[in-house]
Amino acid sequence: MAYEALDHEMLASVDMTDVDNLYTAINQQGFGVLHNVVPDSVLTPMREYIATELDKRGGQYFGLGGQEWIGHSPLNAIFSAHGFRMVLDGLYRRAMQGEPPSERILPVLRVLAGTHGLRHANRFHYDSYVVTALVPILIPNQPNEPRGNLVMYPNMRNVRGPIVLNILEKAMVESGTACRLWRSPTVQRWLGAKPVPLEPGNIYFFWGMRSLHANEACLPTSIRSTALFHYGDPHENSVLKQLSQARARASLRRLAK
Ligand SMILES: O=C(O)CCC(=O)C(=O)O
Ligand SMILES: [Fe+2]
Repeated sequence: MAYEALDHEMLASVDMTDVDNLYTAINQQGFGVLHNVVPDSVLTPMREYIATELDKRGGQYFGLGGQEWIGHSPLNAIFSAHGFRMVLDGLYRRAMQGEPPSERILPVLRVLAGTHGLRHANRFHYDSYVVTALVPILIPNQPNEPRGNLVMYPNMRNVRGPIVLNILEKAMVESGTACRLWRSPTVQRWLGAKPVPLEPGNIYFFWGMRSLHANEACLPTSIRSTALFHYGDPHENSVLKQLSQARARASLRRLAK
């Protein structure tokens, strides 16, 4: 079944003032939040969708990327909403002072569950896109259990320089050795890493390409699911960029073994 808009359009009341406020918040504190914009009428069927998909995969971690899954999922109501696209586009234009190379949004679903889910925690990285929107769907919430916060080093780098430097820096910062540093609580304290507790219903926006980020671990017996929407790759057509992405895919394949 393909999911189209529900009875009413999502994020219909979002306007340019919200975009301006998000822009300021992201620059000042690393992230901006739209509160209570994903209703239960989307979250509940989305959780059922995840339960069905998890069943097919023996209850272990899975990730879905690309345009195919979203059209068949209840989250399509957000993905296709004009208000949502307006925010992503408005943020890109403000940050880059120019047009995005295309209006494509890359939707990714992450479901952390079981022991495989643990492998995907604390993998600090930059995204390949300027704007990242994060929609929490299932966040562990039992008393005393880790909730798998998003952790970020806000706005660590600039992205408007030469692409070669950009990619070299990304490779160094995401190396195994560097990653051990980023996940150390002492380094996190020194460098001002920020935990972002996630609440389903809200949408979180940040500069994915500028802010080194990862999720904290949660229990292998819990399910943590987020959808990520990536927008605006200023280096979309570069060969160097394609090599860098091939490296990232190879690393994910190694994790799956
Ligand atoms: O699930 C999260 O909290 C972050 C995931 C992420 O950063 C990504 O998939 O690019
Ligand atoms: Fe990311």
